[in-house]
Amino acid sequence: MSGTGTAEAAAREAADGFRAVHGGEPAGVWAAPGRVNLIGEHTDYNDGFVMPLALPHTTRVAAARRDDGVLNVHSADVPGGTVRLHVGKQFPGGGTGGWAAYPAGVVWALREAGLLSGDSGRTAGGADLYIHSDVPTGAGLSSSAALEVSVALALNDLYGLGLDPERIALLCRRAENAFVGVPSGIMDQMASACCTAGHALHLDTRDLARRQVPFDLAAEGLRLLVVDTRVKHALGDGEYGRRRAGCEAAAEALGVRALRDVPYGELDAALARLSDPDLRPLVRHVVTENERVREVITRLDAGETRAIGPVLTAGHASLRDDFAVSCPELDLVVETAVAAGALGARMTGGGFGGSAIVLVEEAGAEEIGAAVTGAFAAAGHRTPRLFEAVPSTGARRLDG
Ligand code: GAF
Repeated sequence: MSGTGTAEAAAREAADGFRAVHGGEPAGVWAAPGRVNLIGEHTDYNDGFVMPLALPHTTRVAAARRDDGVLNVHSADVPGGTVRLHVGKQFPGGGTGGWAAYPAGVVWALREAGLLSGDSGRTAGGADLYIHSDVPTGAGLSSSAALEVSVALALNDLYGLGLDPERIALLCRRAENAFVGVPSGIMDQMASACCTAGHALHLDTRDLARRQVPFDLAAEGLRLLVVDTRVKHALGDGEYGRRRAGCEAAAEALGVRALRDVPYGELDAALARLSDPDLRPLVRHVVTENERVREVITRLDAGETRAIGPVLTAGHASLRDDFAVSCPELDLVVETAVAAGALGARMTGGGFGGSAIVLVEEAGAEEIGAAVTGAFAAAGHRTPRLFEAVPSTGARRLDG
């Protein structure tokens, strides 16, 4: 399903677009969702725990295989027409720039893993792709991973690669890290590839062990709102990479493989051992955030969904004060929503703009949304975009 219509309509639209742009019939249509993360932020590149859920918003790819080594990628959402690349010529090296680097990076990662090479008997890995998405871009809702995973899923089927969702996620992260050049963790690709409807995904990012945790808010009279502040968030601008480098430096200084290995009970002692004062708040955030994931899981398993609210809000304070990845607009969402009666709220995703999530009683949802919108108007910010996060299906083929 897309964020705005049925799966059938979305598949039809993508197939029609394919015919208009590339001519001929697509072999199929594949879809992968964006996500919000309930709790566990900036923990994934520290081998820690995360808890994303898939949004109903998806990126759809209508695709057909080409055996001449040409990759034609066309996005219905980006002006500029079709980007034509020669697999093997531009791959690897140089990238392609812009949005086409994501699909190109996926092809590159598959080839680098020996999955799409001429040597293996499969032709170079060309394809015609028509891409259409309703995952908001630059909103911290994982539009990049949705694009990568949808393309990987299409190529997996077109070339009969037999990859499972976990392997697809890992290859997509490789594309993003090594080809596009963004040093992200594994959360977004795993969320897009592995989430299931009605659940949040409890993921251990060290060994990728995971559990689908029932998260049916509607049944409990609750709602999870997403507030897109429309402050553009980007991971490639260096701040994300600096946080990651700081965490790695702290782990090295503490003599652990990753910050995940600092037990919550030993946090104060670990902080005292760090000579660089700039690293202490980073460590404090990561260690307490892993503990918050544990607490949220405990509450959900006990059927105490409302009790996760304050844990979410505490997570926001940690991201704002210790990890320093929030912004005034995200802080305003959280302050206003909580003051208006929300059970809890926090920024979600990488930060520096993007979106917040707000847990509310169904009966109060409208009033709290209006309070946030009003506060944005009063502060002179752009009108935020609000919608509900309904835990949805992960990546799949839409037709057939
Ligand atoms: C971004 C990254 F892509 C993820 O890997 C994760 O680090 C997240 O920011 C912060 O939790 O979405």
